[in-house]
Amino acid sequence: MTQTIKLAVIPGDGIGAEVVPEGLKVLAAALEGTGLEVRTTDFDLGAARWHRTGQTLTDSDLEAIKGHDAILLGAVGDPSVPSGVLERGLLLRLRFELDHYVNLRPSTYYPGVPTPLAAPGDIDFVVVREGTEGLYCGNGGAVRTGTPQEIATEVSVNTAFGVERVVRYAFDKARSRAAKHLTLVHKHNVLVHAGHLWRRTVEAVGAEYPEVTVDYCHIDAATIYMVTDPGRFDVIVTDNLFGDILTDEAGAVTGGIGLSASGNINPEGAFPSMFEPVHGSAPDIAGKALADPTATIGAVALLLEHIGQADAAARVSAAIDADMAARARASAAGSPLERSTSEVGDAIAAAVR
Ligand code: GGG
Repeated sequence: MTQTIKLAVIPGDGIGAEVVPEGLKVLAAALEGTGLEVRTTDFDLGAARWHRTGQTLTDSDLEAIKGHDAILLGAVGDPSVPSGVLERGLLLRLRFELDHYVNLRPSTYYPGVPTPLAAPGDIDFVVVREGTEGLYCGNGGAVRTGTPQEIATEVSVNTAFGVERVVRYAFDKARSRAAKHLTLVHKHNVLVHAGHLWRRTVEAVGAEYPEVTVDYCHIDAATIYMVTDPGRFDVIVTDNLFGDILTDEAGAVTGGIGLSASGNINPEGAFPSMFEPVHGSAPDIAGKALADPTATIGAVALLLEHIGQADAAARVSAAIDADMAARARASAAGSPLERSTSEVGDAIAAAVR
């Protein structure tokens, strides 16, 4: 009997509309012959909708999205919309309302891919970024706006409950990997209140995971190691802001943010989890078929893994590996592959079948 996966699709803004169809193409290829089929529902959310209606994400959109097994998101943000309207009203609202407290961001270096690193070595780590708290939760405000006396605050929220659950997820992830190593990234020498809560939580939860080794990096040191010695990392656990910045840097050092995938996960399955490329809407290249869909296709691999289709996920990951190797061979031969967004999707979909 055919089993149906109900997938909410939010292409969003800019290159989101170009990369999401490639993700869906590869998803369909990966499910061929598995007895699973995908039923998609498109959600017209983003800048165009906001201009038409003034709405970002309504309660009824949210209820409809909750009726799905998972979400595939492209990108959010457009220069024609005031900064923050879409990012907070759509992307962050989805993460908060659907309790995506784990933002999982793997980083792998594919040999031969151009990188700013002198000696990239073996890079294969995963960042577990807290997704519902920290500086991103909107706790703040402004008074005397526009005057020389303006006061603006953004208060970082770190709850014992929120920190413990994401730290526990990170330890579980570390335990499942070969290196079994966890690095806490924070800034507890300065951010003493939140930092000590994170540190104490890692110590306490870590006592239940004797097989996992643990170390600590201040965020500033972590950004340096990301350039000088990224191979030292296995699993990183960190807060919302530090994780956002560190994973963009990780994308840059491993060959570009066009390769970096992300899963916004509600591990308990109370709400659908959401899979997206780490990159944003890239308005400068939108509509030119220049966007690399690999990050979105990597997000599809994370989605498949999340819904229990480990075999299909592994085939998508292997097809990405093969495509990256083909790129490296072509570059080494002096004729780098020049392909449109859909040509990259076609090549990876063909390799998946
Ligand atoms: N594909 C996701 C996207 O559009 N990201 C843009 C963005 O504003 N990201 C901030 C974040 O991930 O917290």
